Amino acid sequence: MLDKIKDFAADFFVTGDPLIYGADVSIVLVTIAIVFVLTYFKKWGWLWREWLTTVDHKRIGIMYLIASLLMLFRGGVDALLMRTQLALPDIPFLKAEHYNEIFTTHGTIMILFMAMPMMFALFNMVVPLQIGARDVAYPFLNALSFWLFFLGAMLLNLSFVIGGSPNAGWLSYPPLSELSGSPGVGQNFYIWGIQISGIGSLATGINFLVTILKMRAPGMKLMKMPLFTWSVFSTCVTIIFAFPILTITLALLFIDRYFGAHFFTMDGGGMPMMYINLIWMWGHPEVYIVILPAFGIFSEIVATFSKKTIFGYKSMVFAMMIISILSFFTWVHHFFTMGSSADVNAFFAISTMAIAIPTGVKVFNWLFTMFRGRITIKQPMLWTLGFIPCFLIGGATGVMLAVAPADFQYHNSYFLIAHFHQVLIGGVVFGYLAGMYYWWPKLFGFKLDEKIGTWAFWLWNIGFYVCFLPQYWLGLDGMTRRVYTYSWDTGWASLNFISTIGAFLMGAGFILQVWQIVYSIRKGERDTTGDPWDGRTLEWSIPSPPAHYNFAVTPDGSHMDAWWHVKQQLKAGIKPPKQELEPIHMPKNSAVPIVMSTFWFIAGFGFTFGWNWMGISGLIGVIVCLFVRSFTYDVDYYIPVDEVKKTEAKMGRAI
Ligand code: HEM
Ligand SMILES: [Cu+2]
Repeated sequence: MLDKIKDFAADFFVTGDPLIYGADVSIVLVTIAIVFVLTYFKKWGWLWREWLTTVDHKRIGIMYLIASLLMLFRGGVDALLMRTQLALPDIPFLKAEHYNEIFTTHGTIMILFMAMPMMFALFNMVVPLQIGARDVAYPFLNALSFWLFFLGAMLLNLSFVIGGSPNAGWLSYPPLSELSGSPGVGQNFYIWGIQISGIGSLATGINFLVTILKMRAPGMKLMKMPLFTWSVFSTCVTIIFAFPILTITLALLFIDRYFGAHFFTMDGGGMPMMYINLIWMWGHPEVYIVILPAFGIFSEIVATFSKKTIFGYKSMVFAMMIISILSFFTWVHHFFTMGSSADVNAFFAISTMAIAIPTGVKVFNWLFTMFRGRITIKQPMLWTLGFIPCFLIGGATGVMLAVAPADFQYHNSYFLIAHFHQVLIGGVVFGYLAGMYYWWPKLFGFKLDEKIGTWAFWLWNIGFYVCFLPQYWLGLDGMTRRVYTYSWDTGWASLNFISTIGAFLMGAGFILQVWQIVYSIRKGERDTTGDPWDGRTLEWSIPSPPAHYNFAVTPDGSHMDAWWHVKQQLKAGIKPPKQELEPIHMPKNSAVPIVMSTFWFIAGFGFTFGWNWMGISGLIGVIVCLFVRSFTYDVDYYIPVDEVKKTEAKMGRAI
């Protein structure tokens, strides 16, 4: 009996590596510390009522932000481990198998559990405020999306200490990801973690599309919407068409693994290439899903900090919509080398290059907006200015990769690694950080410290080039991706060493940002006006942080840059008409999203280990939650006028 338990434990817990024991200990310590603090300060009730069961889009946004910063830390540690291993030839730091696991979790976490939630954080923090709404269209579904994402992410992260991590790459190509190639449970963690959070992402896409279509302030025609809202719109359209493909693909892979089917195996009539096509039919739109909101963020920031309306508003809107459509017609560029005909490759080469046109239009519009503007350089603008050259180089190397015959040289080399990090870090990460700095005062009521932030920016920016520029040369020199070590006679040592220094500079930048947040919570400049950057759009018309109902009276959205328009009118002595307060209709908190997502987690964990009893119990729990919610009628309430008056007066806004 004891031996049996021992055997089980040896399989169940990941053992044998000091790094992992270290992680075990720190996970246990952090958990104990959190439980202790919450109990000591009697904060459990508060946590449950105010956060875990909230349906308020602003709080959900903050929870997404915290989760994504944690995941940036985890993904970043993975990156530094890999760069340490590659700093010099023949370093015995990570074993081959461990290296495979780390690049797999790094890629998966960075895209799905860092970039996606940071994007959703900004959707939630900004969109309702920007369109003059009191919440999203489906607040309950919004909370459910968050918890599905969060517990899906936790499921994947658990594989680090329980059962073992996936190691077949961030897109898990078969046959490696099939049972024959990956017999362990790591691959199941990958499938279920992504599947559960993916359902949440799809729901968020639907939710924000409906929000933008149905909840805009009176007068705000589609072509009067702020550009960030437009970018969210184009992203949501892309999510709605792309994510179902991911869901089906992973489900088929799971059926192969669990029930011995042959969708993607060579024997039994299956076809691995089928998987590779499907996963990139989602995967390529996915990279545009994460970059489009960054375009929207830059557009808002450039206009605000140049004190001008954005140049070429209509062309910006069209560019984003064209990009979201074109993004569905380029997926084959990820496997030009895998034997399609020349015609097929030519089609996908041209469609890929075509995307450079709308993207170029956007860059020119940003430049023209800045031209002769009264530019001030604060943190959001700093990251925007860092982004433009970085993204241009990333775009140019992307077009190089799109030349199908030349790609036979670049494919799967460090040239590719450098290219996609250039657009993912220089575009997505810089963009979301710019957005975080820009909207932080709105959500928290204070600015993040400018001085520490400037240091962090330069560490990131310089670190980026030091890390990734050498990799273009390494790639041309023949270094392929996903190698865990190399020998001295390759001649790659010095460039790799430089690259690793750059990675650590970025790590230092991240640590400074954590310090910046901690420092600013106490000492950051307070925002008493609600409009710290002299903004243009509606979110800057209300106090920071906003009341939970956002707007005491529904704002007028009929002018482009609606809040700027009001400010101009006020300057000219024209006051907006006084509006009567009315009771405000709000949604009630609910425990169902977190409970239902926990059942999903239980189901995912059960199926990961092949414990049907647990998997099926989890699914039954999910169904019970659906019923409970369906028969709950007490889901909303009205805030009386008196209470709105009191809250507004407290915030210094007498009505
Ligand atoms: C903070 C700086 C970062 C560094 C130093 C870094 C470093 C690395 C390294 C060393 C690899 C493995 C290369 C190989 O052996 O093939 C890698 C792969 C990857 N990285 Fe990063 N990375 C960083 C940030 C990011 C970000 C922000 C994203 C996405 C938003 C990202 C997405 C990926 C993906 C998708 C892969 C491919 C994984 C695979 O081959 O399956 N990385 N990165
Ligand atoms: Cu692509």
